[in-house]
Amino acid sequence: MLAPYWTDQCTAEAGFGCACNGCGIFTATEGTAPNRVFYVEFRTRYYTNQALLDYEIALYENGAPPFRYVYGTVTPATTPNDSLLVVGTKRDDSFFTQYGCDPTGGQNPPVTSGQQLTATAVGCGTPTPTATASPTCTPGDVIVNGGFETGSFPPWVIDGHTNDPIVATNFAHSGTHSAFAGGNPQQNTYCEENNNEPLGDSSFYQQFTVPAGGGTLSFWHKDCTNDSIAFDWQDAYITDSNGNILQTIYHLCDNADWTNVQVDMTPHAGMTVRIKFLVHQDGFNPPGDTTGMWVDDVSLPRQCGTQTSVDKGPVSYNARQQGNHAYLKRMTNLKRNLQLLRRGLGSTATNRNKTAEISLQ
Ligand SMILES: [Ca+2]
Ligand SMILES: [Ca+2]
Repeated sequence: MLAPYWTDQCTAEAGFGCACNGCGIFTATEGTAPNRVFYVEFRTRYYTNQALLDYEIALYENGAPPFRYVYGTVTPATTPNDSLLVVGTKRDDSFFTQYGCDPTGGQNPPVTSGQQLTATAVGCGTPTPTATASPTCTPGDVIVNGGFETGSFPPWVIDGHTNDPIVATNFAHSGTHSAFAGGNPQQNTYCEENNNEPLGDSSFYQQFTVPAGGGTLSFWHKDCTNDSIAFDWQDAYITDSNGNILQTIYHLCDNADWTNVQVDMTPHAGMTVRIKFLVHQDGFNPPGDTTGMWVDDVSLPRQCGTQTSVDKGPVSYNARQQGNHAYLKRMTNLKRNLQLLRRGLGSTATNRNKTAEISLQ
């Protein structure tokens, strides 16, 4: 049995002491044989508690590692539960690995948000329980297409259309592409005075969730102007998901070659925010005293110990709507097994000696 977070939990939207919108058990397969990874993600809630949980099991087809527990959101329970919380694995009462145990049933979880436990296979013949889990870190970047090397913006969103920013190839900090805001690139004006300066904002942003540990957002910008800051400007912001400015990273009207900027995201940890770049021009023609800004290599690396749960998109219960019988069958089995597991948890102090099998079919 794999027990990433074995305690009393629920996924129902209503009833039975549970009101858990958006909860469920989600699955996805990534990669190609023989190196596929099968993920089972649990978005749950404690019974009679409001605190939400989000964690997953990653099963590795090639066995390296055999499996991993990934904890996206672990919130301590607000009240005790008579079902112990155990993290570990178990074959039977003689062969098991207990990583941690919380007798309160969730008020003092042995794992935290952002933590991962990676299993290591050990040889047989040792009946003594052995702790084999160890925290690891999976690198990755929160920002997608931060170097604009796809040649297009998505998932960046253009929200300032005077004029629309473009993906440029005349300058790049790395690779062959960057993003350019301002000027009038639609009429081949980047920072020349061609009597075609627009009046308004040229801007784009990307929305993302800041890891629990915050991290450092880094990007490079290259600036040009023929004007002064009373009329034109190059700006960078952190905004909320409605576009309200939380932090002005800079407000400039400069000529500068590629410059690196690093932003401590700790104040925004766990929040859904946007990184936004904006150039304002005052449309002063002639001569068209334009202003522009290139942006490249926007990056927010995930930190060790702050890996968030990998979201594979809607699978699970959507399978019913999509008529995907294979997924539906798998999810039905998972739901049934969770019910068995939940039932197996019972309500006595001997819970962790009980066995409940999860079989992924
Ligand atoms: Ca680039
Ligand atoms: Ca101007």
